[in-house]
Amino acid sequence: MTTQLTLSEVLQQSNLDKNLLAIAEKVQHQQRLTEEEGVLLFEKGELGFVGALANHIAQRLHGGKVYFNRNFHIEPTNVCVFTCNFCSYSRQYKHRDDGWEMSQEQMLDIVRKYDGQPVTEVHIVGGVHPKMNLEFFCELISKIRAHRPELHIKGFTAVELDYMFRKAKVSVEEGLRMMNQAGLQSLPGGGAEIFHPEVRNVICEDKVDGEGWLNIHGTAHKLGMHTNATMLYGHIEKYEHRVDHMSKLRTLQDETSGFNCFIPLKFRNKDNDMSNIAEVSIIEDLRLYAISRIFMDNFRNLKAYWPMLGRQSAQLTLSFGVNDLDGTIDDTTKIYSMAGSEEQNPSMSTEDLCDMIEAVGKIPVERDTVYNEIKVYGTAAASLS
Ligand code: V47
Ligand code: SF4
Repeated sequence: MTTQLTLSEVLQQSNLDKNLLAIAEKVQHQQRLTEEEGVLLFEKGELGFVGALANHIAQRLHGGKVYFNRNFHIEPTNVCVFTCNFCSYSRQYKHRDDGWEMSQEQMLDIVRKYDGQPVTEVHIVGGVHPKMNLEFFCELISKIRAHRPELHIKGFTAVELDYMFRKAKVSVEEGLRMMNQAGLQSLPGGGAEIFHPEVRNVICEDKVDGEGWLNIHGTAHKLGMHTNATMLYGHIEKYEHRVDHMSKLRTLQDETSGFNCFIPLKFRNKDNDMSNIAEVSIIEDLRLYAISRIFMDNFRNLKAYWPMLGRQSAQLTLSFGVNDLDGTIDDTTKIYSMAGSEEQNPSMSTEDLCDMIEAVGKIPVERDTVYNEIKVYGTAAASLS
């Protein structure tokens, strides 16, 4: 278990920079940080300092509970019309023979494989295939819904949706209504990357821009759908770009309260057009999670997605503000194994996840997609139930 300073110990440090002290006092009084203070934390906040603040906030909000869910993914295709430079996973349409394209029946077979198993969520995400259109996915969703009505369907990044809606010539609102009526309940957080055009125009210039991404999520929230938000970090972005990204999400969350969680995604550099960029260290990962927790004061949940980060690093984040590890996954996603993650066949049993959480002194709690608690596990279960 990591030994950490408490917030009061931090506040008593006589040699603390006065601007950092002011931030610690804001955390103590539950006050919001400015963008300048966010950048200052990245520039000057040492791991011990930001960790103490982040852990204090997570403890206040969740009292040591760490959430996970039981889920599986469907990745309909890795054929993609876009050319994001960081992507190790996609294949261009002209090279589609090197990739995969699933039929509705093949995807329904994946859903049927889980019949009788206690999974609560299917996460559908993939490349942007020019022939898999709005009608195709509405049909798929309604078939999944008909087969297993209680399974929560979370699917399609704003990038996939933006393309589908434009191709079908429907507005964002119409398109989302159609998918929602077919049975889509929430949106994952992918495609956000870094909103700022100085970065976005270099790493993924041809897909939906930051404003378009935020508009799709804001519209989904207004229709009563919950969504997640991600940030791809650790490549060419500067601290200012990270803070700008988080600030835009924080502003939308103020308006809608529709985000379930924030998920920082570490750039992995295997087999993509940005492979020349070194991956950031675990210290930088932990600092980023901690600063996200401190800055994003209206996001209750901060997720470390273990298939991307690797389970050991994900476990460490639990002492730096993280309160969610996503799910069991069952080896159903390839996005990160293809980008060089340690997790080449990501799968964890409920027991593995609980052990990992309990080993750092936290309380494992199974949740559903929208963070309703399903079950408290481990030694804490008896005292809490
Ligand atoms: O948008 C692609 C990222 C995202 C790389 O909402 C990469 O619960 C790192 O968003 N290195 C898609 N990241 C996946 C995603 C997601 C994952 C888990 C849970 C949820 C959720 C959402 O994957 C993309 C992009 O940011 N990605 N390539 C790479 N080389
Ligand atoms: Fe396509 Fe998504 Fe890869 Fe970009 S990140 S190339 S949109 S699959």
